Amino acid sequence: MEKGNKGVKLVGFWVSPFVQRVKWGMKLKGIEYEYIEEDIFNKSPLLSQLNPLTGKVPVLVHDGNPLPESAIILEYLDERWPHAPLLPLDPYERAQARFWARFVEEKILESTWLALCSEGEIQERAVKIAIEHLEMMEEKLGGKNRFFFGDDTIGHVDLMMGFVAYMLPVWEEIMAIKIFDATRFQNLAAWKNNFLNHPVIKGDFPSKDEMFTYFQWRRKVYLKRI
Ligand SMILES: N[C@@H](CCC(=O)N[C@@H](CS)C(=O)NCC(=O)O)C(=O)O
Repeated sequence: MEKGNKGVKLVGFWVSPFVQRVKWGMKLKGIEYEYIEEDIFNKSPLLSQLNPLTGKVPVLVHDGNPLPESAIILEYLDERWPHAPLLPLDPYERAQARFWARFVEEKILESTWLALCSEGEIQERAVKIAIEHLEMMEEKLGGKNRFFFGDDTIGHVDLMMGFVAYMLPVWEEIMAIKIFDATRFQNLAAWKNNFLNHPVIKGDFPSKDEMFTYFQWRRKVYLKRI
């Protein structure tokens, strides 16, 4: 166990992409922690106590201090355990990485999730927005880099984008709509391959079948079909 990391806990939910990226961050840094599974549909008093403002997971608890919000947790891990850095060391590059991390969250995750949970015109618009913004990520990555901002090492932006690699294909199958076109996004397709084959990431996410069942149900609930 790394020095100074005693008392690290993570409150999560098995299929949450937000929780998943924190788990990967901990693993990349070799931080040992206790995982506490939360039922987000029947929240425990512990979660309300740890995150009374939003009641969402993940919540990191370090030496009794709770911290919500996955991107902020990743930044905290980086500051508290600076080895194996997730953000670039150069201040300008760091700021850029934060920009792209937010871009992924606000432009790609939000639009793909909306596409999954809608139909008709709203869905069409969401798909268009997702594709336009993936195009920008494609250009940002370029054709030479294995990962965002780190060439050979997985970092903050890769972890934020991780859901595109393992979860978006399941959403696409449920919607029967292709958003991530590997011939159009060749740089991202190579990135996806590198990401999924990285020893820390490989197979470390819920199974396709479990995700399919869960997200199909979520879509039906949103469309009020059950
Ligand atoms: N911006 C948050 C989003 C977290 C989030 O939406 N978590 C979901 C699980 S995937 C949740 O806890 N939902 C429960 C709720 O909305 O009440 C983050 O990055 O941590």
